[in-house]
Amino acid sequence: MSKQIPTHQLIDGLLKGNRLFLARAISRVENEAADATEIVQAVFARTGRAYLIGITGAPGTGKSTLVSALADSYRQAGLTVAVLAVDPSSPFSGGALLGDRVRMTRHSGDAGVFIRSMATRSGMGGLAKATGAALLLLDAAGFDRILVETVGVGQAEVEIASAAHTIVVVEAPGMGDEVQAIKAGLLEIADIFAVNKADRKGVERAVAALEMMLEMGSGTTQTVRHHGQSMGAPAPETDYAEGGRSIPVLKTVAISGRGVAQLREAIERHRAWLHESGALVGRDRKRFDRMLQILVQVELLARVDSGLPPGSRQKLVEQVRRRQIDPYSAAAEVVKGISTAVVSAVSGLAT
Ligand SMILES: Nc1nc2c(ncn2[C@@H]2O[C@H](COP(=O)(O)OP(=O)(O)OP(=O)(O)O)[C@@H](O)[C@H]2O)c(=O)[nH]1
Ligand SMILES: [Mg+2]
Repeated sequence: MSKQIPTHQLIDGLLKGNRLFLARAISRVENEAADATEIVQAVFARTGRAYLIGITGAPGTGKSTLVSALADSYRQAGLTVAVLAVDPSSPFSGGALLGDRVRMTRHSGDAGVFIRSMATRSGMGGLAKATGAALLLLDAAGFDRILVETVGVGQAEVEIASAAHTIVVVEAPGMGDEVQAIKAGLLEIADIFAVNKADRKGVERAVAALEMMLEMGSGTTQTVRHHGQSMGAPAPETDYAEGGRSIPVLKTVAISGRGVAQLREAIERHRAWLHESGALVGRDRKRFDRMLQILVQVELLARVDSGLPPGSRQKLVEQVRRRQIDPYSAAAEVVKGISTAVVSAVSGLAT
C-alpha cells in the first residue's frame, strides 16, 4: 500500500495522538514487524496515565454492544476512550467481528474514540504479548480510558481482561439455568457484574443467582481473590466493599443504553477506591509481572526452534515416539540446547 512510515515518525505521531500513526503502530506490533519492540520501548515512559477496563463474559452476552454504549457514556462525561476488542481466531468469529464493526461505526468521526480489534496470534503467549503492547500504545497516545473486550473463554482471553484495573464480567439471562460466568471461572475475577439484556425475561433470576453465588463465595474468595498481593505488597485485604456488598451486580440494556451510565459510575467508583486504598499499585504490579512472564516465555519458546540445530527437535520427537528416549530426557536435552542461548536472549531483550 502506501509508503512505510519511518519508525521515529510513527513514534512522534503516536505520542501526539495521531490516529493513523497509532493504528499503524498497532499493526506493526500485531504483525511482529522488525521495529515493533522499538516502538513500544520508545513510548513506554509516556504510559501509565490511561485507566484500563476489562470487559469479559460468555459469548453473545452483549459485550461489544455494551462496550460501544460505555464508550458513548464516557464521551458524554468528557473523557476520551480507546476500545481494544480481542477476537478469537476461530473462523466462526468472522461474523461477530463484522457485527462489531457495524455496531462501532457510529463512533467514526469522533476523534475521542478509537476502536481496534486484535486477532489471536499463533503460538503460545502471542496474543497476550501483542495485546499488552497494543495497550501500552493506546495509553501513550493519551486516551483516558481503555476498554478491552475479550470473550471469557480460554485462559489467554480471560487473563487479558483480568490484567485491567477494573474487570467487568457481563452476564445475560436466558442462556440456560446456569450462571455463565461460573462455568468460565469468571466469578473470581469480577469487580463488577453487568447483567446485560435486562430487557429480557429472567433478568431477576440471573441477578439473584449471581448474588447468591457471590454471597456463598464471599467468606473464602475475599482474601484470595484476584489481586492476591502475594509479592509482599501492602495487602489491601478489605477488597472493594461498597454498602456492605463487595461486588456490585448491575442491570444493563446495552442496545438502548439503559443502566450504562450507572455501570460507568460503578467503574469510576471502583477506580477511586483503587486509588485511595493503594490497591492500584498491586494491580499494575500484577499486570507487569504477567507481561514479563509472557515476554520471557515467548522469547524462550522461540529459541527452542531457532536456538537448536535445524531438525533436532523433530529428531528428538521421533526418538521419543520410538521409545528410544523418554519425554523427560528429551525435554532436558532441549533445555540444555537452549540454555546458552538463554543468556543472550535475556540480554538481547534489553537492546
Ligand atoms: N435484547 C437485547 N439484546 C442485546 C442487548 N445487548 C446486546 N444484544 C444483542 O445480542 C447480540 C450479541 O451482542 P454482542 O454485543 O455481539 O455480544 P458479544 O458478547 O460481544 O458477542 P461475542 O463477542 O461474539 O462473544 C446482538 O444481536 C446484540 O444486538 C441487550 O441489552 N438486549
Ligand atoms: Mg463481541
